[in-house]
This record gives sequence, C-alpha cells and structure tokens, in this order.
Amino acid sequence: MKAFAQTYFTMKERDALEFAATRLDYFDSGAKLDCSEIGDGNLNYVFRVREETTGKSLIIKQAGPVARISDEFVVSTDRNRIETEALRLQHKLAPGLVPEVYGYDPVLNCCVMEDLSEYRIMRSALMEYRKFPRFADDIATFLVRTLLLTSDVVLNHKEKKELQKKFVNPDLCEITEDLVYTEPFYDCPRNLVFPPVQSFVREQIWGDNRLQLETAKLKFEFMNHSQSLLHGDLHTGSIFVKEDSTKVIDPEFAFFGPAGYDLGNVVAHLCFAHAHAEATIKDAARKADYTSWLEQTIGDVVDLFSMKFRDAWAVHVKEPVALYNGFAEHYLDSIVQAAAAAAGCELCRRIIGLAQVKDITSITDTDQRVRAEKTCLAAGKTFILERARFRSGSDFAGLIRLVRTGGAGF
Ligand code: SR1
Ligand code: MG
Repeated sequence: MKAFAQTYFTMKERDALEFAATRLDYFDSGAKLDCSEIGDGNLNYVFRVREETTGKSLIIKQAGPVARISDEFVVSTDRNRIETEALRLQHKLAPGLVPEVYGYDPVLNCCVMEDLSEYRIMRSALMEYRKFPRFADDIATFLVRTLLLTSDVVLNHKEKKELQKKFVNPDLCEITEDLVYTEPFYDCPRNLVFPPVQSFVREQIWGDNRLQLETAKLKFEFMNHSQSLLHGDLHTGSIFVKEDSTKVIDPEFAFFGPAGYDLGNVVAHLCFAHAHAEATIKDAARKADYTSWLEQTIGDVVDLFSMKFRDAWAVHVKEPVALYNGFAEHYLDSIVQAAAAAAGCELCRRIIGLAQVKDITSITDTDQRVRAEKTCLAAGKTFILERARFRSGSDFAGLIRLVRTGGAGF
C-alpha cells in the first residue's frame, strides 16, 4: 500500500474515498466511488467505499485516538495494527472464518479489508429471531484453531514468546480489566444500572463478598494467564453471519490471555439473545421454538469446541509433557471452567457496566426488561461461583433453562 499522509489524522468520508482512489490498487483509475461511514461500535470509524457501476467494494477501518462511546477512553491507535495482525494470523489458522485483509497503513492506523455486505451482524439477526445452522460448528472451529494453535502446547515456546510481543495490548486490556472485571462488581459511578434493578444489583452483586472475591481471582487470571492469542471481544456484534457462513471480525482486543475467555463471551451473548427472545416473542410456541434453538446452540458450541479441541490436540500437540496421560483432559476442563467464569462476568458487566447490549436495552416493556436483566445477572453469578461444575454443553444450556424458570434460587 502506498503512503497517504505523513502524519496521522482522523479521516472523514471524503478522505477515506480519496485514500481508496489514490493509494490502493483495488479500483480502476477513474472509477466512480462513493463512501459512507457505517461504524456502529464503541471505538472506531468504519468506511465502506463502493464503486457504483460494478458494485466492487471494500472496508477501511480506522482507529481514532479516543473511543466513540466516551472520550474518557484514550486508546492507542496502535490497536489497529494489532487488529490487522490478528486478522492475518486468524485468516491463516482458520481460513474462511475471518475477512481477508488487503492492506494496513501504519501512519493513519487503518486497515483495508474485504467488505462483507452480504452478511448480517449476528446480534441484529438474533434480535429478529433468525437461526444460523452453521454457526455452532463454525465458531467452534474458529475457537479451537485460533486458541490451541497459538498456545505453548503446540508452538515452540520461544516462537510463542516472540509472537506474544506483537500482541501486547495494554490500553484495550485495561478497558477489559476495568469494564469487565472491576466496575460491575461495586457501585462504580461509571456503571449504568437500570433503576428498577438497582436494589437487586445492590443486594445480589455488590453486596456479595464471595462473588467479589471470585471476580478478583478472575481478574488476575485474565491479566496473568498468557495461554493463547485471544480475539478478546468475541460478542455477537463481532460476528457476521449468513445461513451458510460465519465471519469473525474486530479482533482489536487481541492479546495472549486465558483461552476460555473467547468461548465464554460467545456463550454470554447467546444468553443475551435468549433473554431478548424470552422478553419479546409473544407467541408461546414460537418463543419455545426459538429459545430451544438458542439453548441447543449454546450446548453445541461448548460440545463442538471440546470435540474439535480433542481432535486438534491429537494432531498438533507435540510438547512431550503435554502428552502425559490425563493432561489433555485437565487442560480442556480448565478452559471450559474458565469459559463459564468469563460468561458470568460478561453477563453481569453488560447489565451493570458502561457498555451495554441492544438485546437488553431495546426491551421496551419495563417488567420484561427487569426479568431479562435479573435472569442474566442470576445466570452470570452462578457461572462465576460454580464455574468448577461446568463441563458439558448441557451444563451450560441447563443453567439458562433453570434460571429462566426461576429454579436457580434468586
Ligand atoms: C470503551 S469500549 C467498550 C466496550 O466496547 C468494546 O466492544 C468492548 O466490549 C469494550 O468493553
Ligand atoms: Mg469491537
């Protein structure tokens, strides 16, 4: 890619268009292009540049110096380099499951990549009660390949440490340490608690020292367990879906952390979709059908992850001590338990903390929203406190069923 600017500036639509027209060898010279900013995430600017006549298009994603959600978050624009490198590596490890990167500009901190306009953001599609039959299998493949193949049980230990250097991501890790592991578990001024659940939160979450202690342990686990290269923010807004295809986007939070974190995030956001469906589908049969599909999908994601993980272990793990009898099971069990804990923290933080999810905030009926929020918090708390008992897909799906029917003791 040719250099565009000597110094960084945040692009507007016309700049992104000029960048695409003059600095990329993607469109024919003289092509009539249009550009729109389509980003709806918390952090970055996303431009789609399209040639009207041919329909050829691409995406330019630029990191701004502060987060879009709030300029309280001053975040290094180097996160775009991290995202680009993560996408390139994930593309190699899990072909077909991430967009193709066309280029990266180190001055403007922007990444040029494949446009996935024919896909939908999974969160919005789930909020319209769509089903995606390939999803569980695809995401399990993505998780196993990106997590196992970047870990010390597969990589040469020095190569892994070299790789780790590229993914030191202090600013975005700090966001997770604060927003996921710290603020939701005390009465932090930055929290956004829906007033009708305030007393429940105060009693069940902030008033529970046992829960706080476990979240402290999990925070240090997140910071100190450099097991695998994580996506780091694998919610349903970071996943594009079609009936027959899945693409994972947005790995700017990538760093070496505990492998269960990504799996737990996927589970948590399927739980939000479940809570949304429970609250908003009026017809009982339709509701039962869709929530059962989500429960089945939660279970399948976990079970397919475990199955594919064991298969990939047999092929890729060469480290002699990892081949001792019983070690593979110990390793996998601890990832699944960590996933339960991560799902729990994510469920609590999206209800209590600053960065919330539309699945819940869009519920207009107050009683239904209160019920949805309490369900997520109750499930989240159980995932954290009882993480050691979560092993199979049915353990995960079973908790959601139990909490929904009021059988979890809250
Ligand atoms: C300040 S960023 C808030 C949240 O948005 C991102 O997608 C991450 O989930 C982060 O926690
Ligand atoms: Mg993101």
